[in-house]
This record gives sequence, C-alpha cells and structure tokens, in this order.
Amino acid sequence: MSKALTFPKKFVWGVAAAAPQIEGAAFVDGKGESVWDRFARVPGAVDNGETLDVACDHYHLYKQDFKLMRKLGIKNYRLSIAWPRIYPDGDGALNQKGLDFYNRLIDSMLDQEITPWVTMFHWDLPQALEDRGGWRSRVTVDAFRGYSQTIVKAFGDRVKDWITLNEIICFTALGYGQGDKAPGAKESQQVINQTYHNALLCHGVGMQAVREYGGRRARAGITDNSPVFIPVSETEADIEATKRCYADHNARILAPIYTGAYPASYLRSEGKDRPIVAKGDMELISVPTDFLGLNIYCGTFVRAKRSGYEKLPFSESYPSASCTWLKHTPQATYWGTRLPHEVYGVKDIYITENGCGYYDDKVENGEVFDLHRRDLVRNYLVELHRAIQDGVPVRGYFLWSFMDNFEWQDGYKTRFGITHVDYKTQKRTPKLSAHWYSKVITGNRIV
Ligand code: GBH
Repeated sequence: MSKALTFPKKFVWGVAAAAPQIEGAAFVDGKGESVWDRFARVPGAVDNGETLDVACDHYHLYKQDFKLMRKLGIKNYRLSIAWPRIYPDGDGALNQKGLDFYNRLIDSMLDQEITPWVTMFHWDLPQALEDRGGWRSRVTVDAFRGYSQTIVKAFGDRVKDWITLNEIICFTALGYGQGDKAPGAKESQQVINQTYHNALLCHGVGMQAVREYGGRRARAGITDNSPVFIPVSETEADIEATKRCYADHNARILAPIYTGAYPASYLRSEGKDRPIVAKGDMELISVPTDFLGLNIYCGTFVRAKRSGYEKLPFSESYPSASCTWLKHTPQATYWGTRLPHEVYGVKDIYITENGCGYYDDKVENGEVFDLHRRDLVRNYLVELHRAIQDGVPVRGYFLWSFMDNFEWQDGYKTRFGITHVDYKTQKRTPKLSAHWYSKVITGNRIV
C-alpha cells in the first residue's frame, strides 16, 4: 500500500469528550447544579426535554470505557473536569468527593496506558456563579482562579497537558446573546462583549495556574472554534481574500490572545459596546501558550471581490451531516490550521475536535455500519495530511467523540460517537468507524 498518507512520527492521535455530556450523576456525591442542569429543565430548551442527569453514566462506567479505549488502541483522551463537582458553588467550599472521583478516573486511565488531556472548562458553569453574574462578571474570573489552581495542584502530578477553556463563543455569545445554549440569556451587545473578555481573562488565569503549579513538563493552551474560511479556489486572490475574512472574524478571541490587543477595526466597529478593559488585562489574556487547540467541523467558502471578500452561502442541496450546520467541507482542516499559523504565527496546533453527528446510527446484529462517518472523517484527515505536508505545524488530532453523548440543545438524537451507546441498557458498541480509526491510529496513517 502507498506510504503517502503517513503522519509524522510523534503525531498524537486521540478521542475527545466532555464531562457534562457523558458523566451523568448530575446530583451525586455532592456535585453542584450547573447552568446546563438548570437550562435543560426549561421547557423547550432541549429537544424532547432531555437532561444531563444520566447521560452515558460514565461516572460509574469509566473503567469499562477506558478498557474499551485501550482495546481500540486509543492512547490519548481529551476529557473535561466538571467545575461544580470540585466547587459546588463555584468557589468557597471544596467538595472532596469530586476530587476523589477525578483521582480515580485519572488513575484508571493511566492503568490502561491512556494519556489524559484535560479541559478545565467545557461549558458547565456552576449555577451559583451564574446567580452572581456568571460570565458577565469578574466574580467568575476570581472563582476560576481558585478552581484552576486547585485542579492543577491536585492532578498535575499525572496530567501534563491542559486546555483552559472550550469554545468561548459557545458559552458566551450563544448563551448570553442568541440564548439557545445555557444559561439562555439575551443580553445587550456590550454585555456579550464583556462575557468574551471575562472568558479570555479566565484563559489567562488558567495558563498562570499551570505555569505556577503544573510542574516543569506541563503545557497549556486553549481550545477555540475559530470560524474557518476556505478559498473557493486556491488562487492567490481568493487566498488573500480568505485571509482578510479570517482576520476580521477572529478579532474577538484569537487576535487578543496572540497579538495582545483587540484589533482597532473591531474596537471601532463595536463603538460604545466595546468591552471594558482594565489595566493588565491584555497582558494576562496574551500570556504565551504552548499550543492552540482547534475544534474544526466545517468552513465557509470565500472569494475575492473588488472591494475585499465575499462569503458564499450554502445551497439547500450542499451535503451535510444530520445536524445541518455541519457541512461536508474537508478543506476546513487544511485552511482551519494553515490560517492561524500564517495570520497569527501560531506554532503547535492540535485539532482537539473533529467528527460528525448523525441520527440514524443503529446496532444491527451487533454492528453499526456508519460508513457515512468513516468517509467524512477520512476526507477531513486527507486534508489535514495535506496541511502537514505544506508545513503547517499540526501535532495531533482528537476525534469527537469516543461515544454517543448529550449533544446540548439537540439532546441524545444526534450521535457523534465512534462507539454507539444504548441509553436504555448503557451498552457500548464500537461502530465501523471505531474499528477503522483504530487502524489509522495504530498504523499512523490514513487507511
Ligand atoms: C463542539 O461544539 C463542542 O465542543 C462539543 O461539546 C459538541 O458536542 C461538538 O462540537 C458537536 O457539536 O447556529 O444552527 O448554525 C461545536 C459547536 C456547533 C457551535 C454548531 C455552533 C452552530 C449551530 N458548534 N453551532 S447553528
């Protein structure tokens, strides 16, 4: 077979998941209520009124889940820690049982020779903090300082790779603006800009916690779902246009982290709605990172126009996964990694999520034939391989997700796993895509 699609020697292959989407045990062993626990109980917020209460019951089944991972040859697992398990009220009283749980969990991963990549925050803000202002307020930044220091001190002897936050846009703009994610608020543009800013401060605070308490080998970065843009044709003009479009759309998050300032054009366009910035904020936000994590699912096509650029709309018949926002755009892994490298000079990029969600993965005679997923992921990997060939410093790839899970406002019908979960029996069945991915990982090349 051709060797053409082999990855670099130390390339990191893994799978990803997040505490609120798989753990269940939402009110067990002293865990506090999260904004998602609350939001899921608002009528109409989540499809079919589904909740996070039980999910995949990973809280009780983690040992068997890690055994299955090992069987599939998975050596890296991106997980998240539930803040309300550690501090039920966000700050104040520490819940020892929460620390005990993650100690057992991490030990059990290590027993199976799986390396943990830990996300400090994947959207499950303690409701008690929301009641004190949530992301609108610096109260959350102070609480995050205590929380991040506690977990780095507790687990830093075994965890070396830390991700501060997952997808700022999703818990700020979508939670406080659009209102379709928790806490389901609808705030003014100024408040929304302030939620971004407060989240960026938490990123800086989390970086400091790792620098201070993580030990010499510890590394840290953030995971962002930066909007991805793809030149409709790979001509110089369209590529230039796409770069401009990319820089405009990443002014809120990547620009401050990697340049230490909000772009003047962004501040001008926000006018009186711009975030309030205190002395020292921008230094904290732009503390140097060790890597950038990117969640890449799809991109938008762009072409050059005399006055700049133009984003092209998708037609009705453009192929997508069952969740229609996820357009089949494999070039997203190419341009989505090349542009942050070229525009912001980012070195050491990891794809911390990529995958696809479908409604109709069914177990038939013990098997799940998700050829649709295998093909889609394969195409995304081919483009990722091309990026690496072209010199883009991509160091690893985490597939979302290890198993079907709670897909936020879509509930359980959208399945993102390479392992099928029967929510009645909690039976796990690796899908065709899991067996295929296992071959990719163990051979370090696309098959
Ligand atoms: C990631 O988010 C999350 O990190 C992960 O928890 C999640 O399960 C996974 O991806 C799969 O969704 O306004 O209709 O165009 C991806 C987040 C999803 C955010 C799509 C923007 C746009 C929906 N993105 N969403 S729409």
